[in-house]
Amino acid sequence: MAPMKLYGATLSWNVTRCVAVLEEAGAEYEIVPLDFSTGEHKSPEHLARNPFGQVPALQDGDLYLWESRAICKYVCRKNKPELLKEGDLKESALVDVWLEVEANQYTSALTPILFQCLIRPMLGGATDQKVVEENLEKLKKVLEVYEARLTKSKYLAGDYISVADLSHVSVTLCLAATPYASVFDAYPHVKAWWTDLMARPSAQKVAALMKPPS
Ligand code: GS8
Repeated sequence: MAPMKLYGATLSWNVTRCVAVLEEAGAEYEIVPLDFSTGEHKSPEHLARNPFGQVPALQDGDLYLWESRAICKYVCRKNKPELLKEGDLKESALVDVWLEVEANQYTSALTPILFQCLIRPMLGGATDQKVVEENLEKLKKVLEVYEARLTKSKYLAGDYISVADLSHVSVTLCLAATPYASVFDAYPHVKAWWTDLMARPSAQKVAALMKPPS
């Protein structure tokens, strides 16, 4: 069967969220970058893949999917179901909880910081420091919860790596590219968890893809 196609540029942390899971799952895939500057993501071809005209989109044969976390779960079900712990009611529920936490607590605090520190300057705008400070405070509160959790288990859902951990890789790599990379220093268990995650070949692959070519 033809490899799956992941549409979107690797500048997008929603695209590279999927790459972390595709790599960890050992899936066969290729990345098809889209050019935002020419509006390729709003073309009829791409709207047929993702009706919201966003990236990522995944094509597997005649199946088209969008929403990065739904794509990640599909890839796990297809190539490495252990990452979802679906055979176990309790463990799979905890994977779901921490995937929601990643989306609705961690990444929702982190995204405005990334937007202000990385995207706005790239578009020629200035960083709004007030937005950054407000969201840093939110992020620190989230990290307190992570620290407490990670004193009890090696990974977020339990003592097993899951899609919930992997879903943090791309946005956290972006955080590392801001002046706030040291925010983890106050949370030793979070720091150890991140160091462990970054040692995985899947995370290394994402890091290499996100580095702008020199
Ligand atoms: C968000 C996708 C998204 O915002 C997901 O896949 O998780 N909840 C979705 N994609 C942005 C790229 S930034 O990573 C995008 O495509 N923006 C262009 C647009 O909205 O026009």
